This record gives sequence, structure tokens and C-alpha cells, in this order.
Amino acid sequence: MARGRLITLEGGEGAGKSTQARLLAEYLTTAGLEVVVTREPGGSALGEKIRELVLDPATPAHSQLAEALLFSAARADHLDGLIRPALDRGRWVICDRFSDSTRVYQGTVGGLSGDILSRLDEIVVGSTQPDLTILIDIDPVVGLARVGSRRGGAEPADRYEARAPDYHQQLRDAFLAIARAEPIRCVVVDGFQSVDDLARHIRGHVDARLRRTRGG
Ligand code: T5A
Repeated sequence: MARGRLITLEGGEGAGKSTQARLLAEYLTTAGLEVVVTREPGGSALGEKIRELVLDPATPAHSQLAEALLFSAARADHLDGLIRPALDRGRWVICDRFSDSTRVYQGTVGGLSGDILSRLDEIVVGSTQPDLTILIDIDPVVGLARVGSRRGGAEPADRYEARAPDYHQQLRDAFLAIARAEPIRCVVVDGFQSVDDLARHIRGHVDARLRRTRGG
């Protein structure tokens, strides 16, 4: 059986990743593929526990290395328990955030060295690299406003959302730098479009880059 494909969605807070992951899954399912939608941190029982811990504003302060190790532990479990078995069964896996988020949040912006992150990536992800990464680029002011209005003031911002505007602009720049450096794996789409227009653009990229190569 042909191995499935791993598609990751990346970008800042409120860019529309979860919305587009769901719409892309519907499209690919209609096209006859078996699709799994998952997310990071999360996607496995342990990963979801780690998600609660890392996003909780009450979690005690810790180093970037400790944080990267927590995300890496979640990713290792997610890969072993869900992603690799699904790919081996020919399923297409759509993952809402993956290793680029670690490179950006804990690395470029968090200050952890690229060397440490590369070594972690080699140990944890190894050859299970994304076949395609869709970076949804958006002005962080717009993304955070979307997240804020979804929350409706009912819940506090998580540990990341609560940071200063400059931090979110640095995240945006860092994601764009990865996409520029790896144009074969990454495509950038404009997140400031309607949900439907964005979904159409994403489908176009997936068809052009992945489905055509399977004759699908
Ligand atoms: N993190 C994660 C790290 O630091 N290191 C790591 O290695 C990893 C994996 C995860 C946090 O963890 C950090 C990064 C993050 O800060 P999260 O809650 O999963 O936290 O945060 P996000 O991934 O940013 O998820 P969000 O739900 O906040 O954003 P999405 O998924 O990008 O956006 P979505 O689709 O939920 O949409 C947000 C709102 O906007 C509306 C939606 O209806 C929703 O209300 N919307 C649109 N409105 C107008 N136009 C559009 N095109 C819209 N698309 C969506």
C-alpha cells in the first residue's frame, strides 16, 4: 500500500489553521482519500495532557529548553501513536501545527539554538517530515482579534496569546523565513481572505503539489 501524505498547517494565532484543516479534510475525503485531522500540541492522550500543561497560564515559568522538550515529548507520542500508523495505512494526515511551530516559538523567537532544535527534530521526527506545509500568513493584530472575539471574553488568553504585539510579529517573520528557505515543502497563503477563498487556494496547492503526483 502506498504511504499516505503528511500535510501540516502553520501560522500565528487565529490565522485560520483549524478551520482550514477541517475544510481540507472534507475536500480530500470527498475525493476518495482516507484522511486524519489532528493537532499539536495534542493528537494523542499524552499529547493532550501536555497541551493542557503548556497552554495553562498558571504553569510555572520554565526554560525554553524545558518547553521544547515538552513539545517534543508530545510530538514523539503523537507520531508513534497516530501519525506514522496512519501514514503506513495510506491515510492522509492533516496536522494543525507541527515542528515548524517549535522552530519558530521556541527557536527563532524563544532563543533556543537551531542546533538543539535540529537534533531534537532528528530524534523525534526523523524521516517523517511533512510532504507539504501550508503557512497561513496573517497580520497578528487580525489573528489575535479573531481569537479574542471567538473567546468572547469568557476565558483568559493562553500563555502565548497573552504576549506583546511585537512577539507575534516576530513569529510571523520567522514563519515566513522558513517558507522562503524551504520553498519545495512550504507554500504561503494569505490568511486575510474569506474562509472559502482561502480553502480554494489551499485545495489548489494540495492538488498541484501532492495529488497530481499520485495521479489523483
Ligand atoms: N506551540 C505549539 C509552540 O510554542 N510550540 C510548538 O511546537 C507547538 C506545536 C497552541 C500554542 O502552542 C504553541 C503555539 C500556540 O500558541 P492553540 O490554541 O492550538 O495553541 O493555538 P492556535 O494553533 O493558534 O489555534 P487557534 O485556534 O488560536 O487559531 P487557528 O487554528 O489558526 O484559527 P481558527 O481556525 O481556530 O480560527 C480562529 C477564529 O477565526 C475565525 C474562526 O471562525 C475562529 O473563530 N476564522 C476566520 N474569520 C474570518 N476570516 C477567515 N478566513 C477566518 N478563518 C477562521
